[in-house]
Amino acid sequence: MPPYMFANRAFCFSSCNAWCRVLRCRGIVACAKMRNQRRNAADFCTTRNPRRACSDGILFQEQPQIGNPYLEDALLRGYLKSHLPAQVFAEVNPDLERFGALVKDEIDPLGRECESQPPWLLQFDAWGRRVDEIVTCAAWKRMKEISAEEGLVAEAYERKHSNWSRIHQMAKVYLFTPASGFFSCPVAMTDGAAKVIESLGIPKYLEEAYARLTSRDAGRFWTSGQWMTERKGGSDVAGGTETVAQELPDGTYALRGFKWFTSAADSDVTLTLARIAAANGQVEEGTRGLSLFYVKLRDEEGNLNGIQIQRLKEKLGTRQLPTAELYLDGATAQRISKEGRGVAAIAAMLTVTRVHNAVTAVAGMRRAILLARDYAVKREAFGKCLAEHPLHMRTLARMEVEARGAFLLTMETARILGMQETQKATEEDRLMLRLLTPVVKLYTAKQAVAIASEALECFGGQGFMEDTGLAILLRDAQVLPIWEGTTNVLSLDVLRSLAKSRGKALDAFFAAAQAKMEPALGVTELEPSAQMVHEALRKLRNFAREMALKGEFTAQMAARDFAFTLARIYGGVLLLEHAAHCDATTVDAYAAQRWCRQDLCPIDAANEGGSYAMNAVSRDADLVFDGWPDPR
Ligand code: MFK
Repeated sequence: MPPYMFANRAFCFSSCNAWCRVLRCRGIVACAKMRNQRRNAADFCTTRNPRRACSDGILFQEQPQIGNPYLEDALLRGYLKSHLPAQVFAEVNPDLERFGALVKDEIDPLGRECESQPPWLLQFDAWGRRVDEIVTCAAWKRMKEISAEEGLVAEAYERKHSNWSRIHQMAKVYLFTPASGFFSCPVAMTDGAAKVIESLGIPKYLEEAYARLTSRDAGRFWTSGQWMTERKGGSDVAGGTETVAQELPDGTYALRGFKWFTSAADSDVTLTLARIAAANGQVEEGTRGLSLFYVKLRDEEGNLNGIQIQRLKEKLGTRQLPTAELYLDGATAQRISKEGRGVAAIAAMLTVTRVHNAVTAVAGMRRAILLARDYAVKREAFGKCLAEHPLHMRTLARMEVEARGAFLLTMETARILGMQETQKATEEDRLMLRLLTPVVKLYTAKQAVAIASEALECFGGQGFMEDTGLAILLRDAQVLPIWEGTTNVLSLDVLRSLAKSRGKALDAFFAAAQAKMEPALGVTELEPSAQMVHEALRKLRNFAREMALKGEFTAQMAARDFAFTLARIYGGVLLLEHAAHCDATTVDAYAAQRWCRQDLCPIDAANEGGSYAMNAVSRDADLVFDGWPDPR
């Protein structure tokens, strides 16, 4: 039997008994005596009055619970301890511990209230007057206050801890998001809007908006939307945006058009794209025709600003969040980008909201795992608790490794974002931020769905039940690979970042990977894993050379595998970097080893197998349309 690393010791498991001893000595499973006591108590209930037990539904299963999510998250605390300067950690650590308690005691119950009381649309009042009011519950309104009071946006712009403020803010958002009833969506978009305004140099006419978006005063705090999707679709923004902006004599614009998905439609302000009409009514098509506008949703009296709310969307998940179809019927707007530079201007927002998306993904994974872990010591099957079944522990360990890699990828992207915002980023950092943002968004989103699905299975049938609150983990995760850019759109964005930098983004990737792995090379336990990453980097380099020769078509076919390869390799790099840190535990080393055992360069195997041969696309089409009734 190979020695397994466990906590700070190495154990050799020769039998299941030894395995259970390990769990017991860590206090993981209740001792046999306690278990028997529980069982006897249950037997007592059912034998004394078996009919009552059946008909009244006497408690037969302890439910899974999460305590203070900060204190239960070893990786988050380990990451902050090893990355933040000691002084910053000393300030951030108590704040997060306090906030973790708030999440448990107040935010989590509020989040459940948001789920049970979803928003609804009051379109007409009793007298037939059109009011278009999105009615939200008290808990949703309280989430807005908490977001302000806790500085969930402000923290990142006050920069009390310089570049580390981003990490502090994202750590708070990470604790907040899975309990927040998806109020993290307006928080993300508000953060993105503040970022756009800041990147424009905070012009005078946006000073109030910026101050409110980044306020800690609940009475002043505004949230922002991000309206990009129209009826023709959300990915091809340049091809799908039909909203027209007519310039008015005072220099403002009147917007007319239909916004098909608007998340958090109850926001105070929004950023949106439109095409400026020339005097003859003509507009320029394509990306160059798009400009960015700032819109206040209501006037001082609370009347909607030329906006009709057509209906709220019926969604698979995120039902706590009001997503609406809006008709802009002359909404007054201010142009905030140069004419035709709308997409470039809103790109700053996309970077921030995509990082938030990744934070939400990893936070969802963490919540699912914490619940499944707790359940594993409460649920008994086949005469022992789930944690005593090696296969169940293996499944949980796989989930844990995935979540750890995804977490480090996300935090690294947030770290570089913080560097960029405080003018500390090198050219290599800037290239890495551009490259990693889509990679990390697409990878973590896909993993979040997979982990949520796996976690539900850990609860058996209970995982499929709405009233356990578990099914929502999966429903809500499914939005993550869709909004803010689908997996394929972001895979193509990765290629775009390489093309725009003329390959320098990939050079930066290789350089950063080598540098970060350096400390792991000197550690006996980590060296073999570091060599595996080296080998994957070598294969990736070869593939990149080949792809450059084969051209655009091959690159597009391979784009998704390429993005996943970058994520796998860089996840390995970051896990090794973390495990090589002086504060790291043997659990950190084991997580890195486990991650590196998977195929770190899936693009190489796919290439060797002929996946990107010239005839591959036509063969794919034959496969997909096999049996399709061709109308010709
Ligand atoms: C809890 C967390 C929740 C998060 C909030 C959820 C809110 C949900 C609301 C939504 O889902 S809103 C809809 C989201 N929609 C998308 O994400 C759109 C997906 N499509 C894309 O991402 C396209 O790639 C994109 C529209 C950005 C680009 O399309 P184009 O028209 O082909 O633009 P092009 O020519 O590539 O780029 C134009 C300029 O922008 C270029 O600058 P230059 O003109 O200076 O060269 C690009 O470099 C720049 N640019 C584009 N993408 C960029 C970027 N710059 C930086 N980063 C990027 N990602």
